[in-house]
Amino acid sequence: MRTDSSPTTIFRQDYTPPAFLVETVELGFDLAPARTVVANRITLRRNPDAASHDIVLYGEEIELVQLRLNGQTLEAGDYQLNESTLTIRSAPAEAVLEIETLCAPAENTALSGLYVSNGNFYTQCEAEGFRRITYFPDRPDVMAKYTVMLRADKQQYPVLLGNGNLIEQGDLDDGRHYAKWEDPFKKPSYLFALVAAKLVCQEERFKLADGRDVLLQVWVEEGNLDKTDYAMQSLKNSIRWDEERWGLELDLDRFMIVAVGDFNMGAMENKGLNIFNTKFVLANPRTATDVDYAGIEAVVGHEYFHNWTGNRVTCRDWFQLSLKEGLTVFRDQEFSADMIGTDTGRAVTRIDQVRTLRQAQFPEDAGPMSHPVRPDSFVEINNFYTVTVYEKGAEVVRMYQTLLGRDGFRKGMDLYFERHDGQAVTCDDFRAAMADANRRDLSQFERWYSQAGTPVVTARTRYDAVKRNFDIILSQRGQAEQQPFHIPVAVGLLGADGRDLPLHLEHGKHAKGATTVVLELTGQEQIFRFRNVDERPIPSILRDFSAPVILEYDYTDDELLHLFNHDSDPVNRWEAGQRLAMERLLKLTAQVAAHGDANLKLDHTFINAMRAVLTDATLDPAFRELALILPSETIIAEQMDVVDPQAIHKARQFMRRTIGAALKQELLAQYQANQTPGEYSPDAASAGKRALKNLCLSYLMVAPGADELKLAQQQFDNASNMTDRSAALVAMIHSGADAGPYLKSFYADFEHEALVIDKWFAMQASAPTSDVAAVRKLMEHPAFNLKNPNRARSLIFNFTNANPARFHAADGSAYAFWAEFVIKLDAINPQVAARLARAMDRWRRYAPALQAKMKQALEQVAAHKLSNDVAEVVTKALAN
Ligand code: B3K
Ligand code: ZN
Repeated sequence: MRTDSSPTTIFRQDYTPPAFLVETVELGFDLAPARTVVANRITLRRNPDAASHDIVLYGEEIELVQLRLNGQTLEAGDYQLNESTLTIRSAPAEAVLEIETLCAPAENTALSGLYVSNGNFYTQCEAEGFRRITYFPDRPDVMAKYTVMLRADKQQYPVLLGNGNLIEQGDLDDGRHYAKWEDPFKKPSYLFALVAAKLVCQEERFKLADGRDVLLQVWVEEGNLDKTDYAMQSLKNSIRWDEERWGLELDLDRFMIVAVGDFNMGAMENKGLNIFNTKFVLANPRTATDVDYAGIEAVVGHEYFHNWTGNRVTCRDWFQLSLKEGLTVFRDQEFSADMIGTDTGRAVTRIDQVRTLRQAQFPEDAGPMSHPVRPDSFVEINNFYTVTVYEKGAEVVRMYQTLLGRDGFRKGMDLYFERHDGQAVTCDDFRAAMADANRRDLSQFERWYSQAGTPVVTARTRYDAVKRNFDIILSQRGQAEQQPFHIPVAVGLLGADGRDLPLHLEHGKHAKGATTVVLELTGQEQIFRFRNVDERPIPSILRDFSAPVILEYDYTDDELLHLFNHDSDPVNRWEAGQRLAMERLLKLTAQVAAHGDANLKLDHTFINAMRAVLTDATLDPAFRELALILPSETIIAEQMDVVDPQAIHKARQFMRRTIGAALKQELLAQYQANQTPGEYSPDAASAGKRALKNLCLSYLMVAPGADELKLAQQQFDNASNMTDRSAALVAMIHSGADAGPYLKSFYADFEHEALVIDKWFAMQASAPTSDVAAVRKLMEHPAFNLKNPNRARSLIFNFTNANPARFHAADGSAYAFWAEFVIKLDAINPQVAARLARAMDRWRRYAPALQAKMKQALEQVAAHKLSNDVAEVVTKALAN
């Protein structure tokens, strides 16, 4: 794990095919926490496409006990062994290797490879964890068939799970038992998984479209069976949806989800044996919020959809990661939208996606870790499971659909599977399938994969009343030296009455009567002319956020208000509100920075616009909630050359306070109107009501009087579900009111629900009232545990990433805290530490005094002996 020499950079251009291909893998595990014996028998064949005759196996943190080649034991001189590879030079064209190794799962706090969580065994092999289990050509373009024999103590580990199908099980001597699993499909090693544990399951038989009967299981620790229904329901919905929307069927007789409390990320798509963070499995109304339920649906879907986009067709090398991740995120986004089933519901999910991009992806793309969707190099691949690869990657996939239409996109998908099922391929292969299936030239589209950064699209317009022409002039700029992107820009035109005008695009095809057209911007600058335009329209540009770009257009306030009131495209309607708010937030922030927060003003026009949306009962509550949320402090910061976190916070709080006071009656009325009495249901309509209601409460609680406090307290006391209970508590904590007794009773009620205690830490860490001293104090709480990633994230990450005004305290004390915990975490779990390290990404954008302190903290970390993971992040942050 530790690196002495400076870390090596791996380049996409250096890809060479593997010298040997693996046909079969037979693994035997004798599982014990301190000392697990792994016997591995691999049959290899020389790859005719490769020049080298050397077998290169990777291994990490494992002890080699025995090595045999074609039946002969190899002596030390017959192979080269170093810290990370085992090489057999000039190996015979056909080779059977038998490798015996030892590992110590109980000591594996990195949670990569085979590890122990709460006394049970689990694995995590993506990206390069399999090499921590056995020596292997651990790269995704080596696909093989696996048979696995698991042996363990029967009482302690009654459940033994592997990929594929269970073909044999029975008892052994000494209280041990065994299970043999066979995966009928070839797979890369990163999809290997095993579980040996004391678990219980909810199971069901399910009929596939072709009539086959399959077994579905959700495995959890005892005591959690009351929280598996939603994951099971989501799994069934996912299977059905993949059949209906894409014609893709489950290819196994059995599909398992296993929940584990110690996990580095959300979940993992191991073939037939998905392993999940408990956060994305366990839910009941008492413990989980609406957001948690939506997360479960999305992640269960995501991992299930990987079975085709990732597993059946996988990545040739890790630079192609977005091939599976961007595509699978796109698929889970579409799944979630289809599950809601209404147009506004779909738009609400789209707005959420845009918010994520602006909150996390745009900053990443503008910072030191900026990389193309298909990166060109990396030091540690685990650092590239990023919002760029995932979410921007999904935007790139979405753009194909926008350019080719739904049917065209489906044709492309069909061709992709027809050509590449069972293969390890590249992003170019995907693009070729899209192009060929639609006879389109998508060569320029390649730049979305190769050029980093967020392109800026600038629009200008001109109207010729005599000729009745309306021109939209679009230009684009990327980073220096970049070539123009192929950008779909969806556009509509609004008349003075707020209705969409019929469109007649000169030189372009679109359906008759269309009110939205997709303009294809491929050059540096292009003019798009609309004919027969009777009045000067207000353009609605980048509808449905048709491309991951920053759009610049000089809207007047009146135009924005018009769009905010009328745009038929809900995403742009929301966007107009965000622009109105952002203009004001930036002005207020500048004022606060110059003169403090006395004498600030917010205009009635804006307040009235907010009022209109809040009270418009024809609008979906979920949409109204989004329209009323002001841009986050992080998003505001991204608009500023020099970020002043305190000023941003004060300006935004002023705006929230002012809205809360001005709209008090309306907020109260909506609070009452959007109650969801009766049995809790996580469906989108109910969740939308709760979201709006709780947003009203949060506005009322910015500067609460006795009545508002009572409202929050009553909601807390009477809540029938976690959404309402936690929203009330958050409102109390964030208002600065004494929430002590409520925090106490919440803790007492949920002491044994780890996921709820995570919330308890998170809501305190992100409260503007919590400074670094408060966070340090929480760390002393007996329930805090740095080794558990969920817990570490709940407290530390929520402070560093979701509490900017406190994290950027002028004395730099929170930066020192950050450095301390990056270093501490790195010794435990480099992947989690590297995520925390990213909190300093944007350090160069702060005022010089803060910058100096951030740099000092970064240098302090850099001076340590670090994992590759953290070293890469801090080195890039400090580089010019
Ligand atoms: N493929 C996994 C992520 C693995 C992360 C490794 N550091 C989960 C997912 O995207 O579905
Ligand atoms: Zn994924």
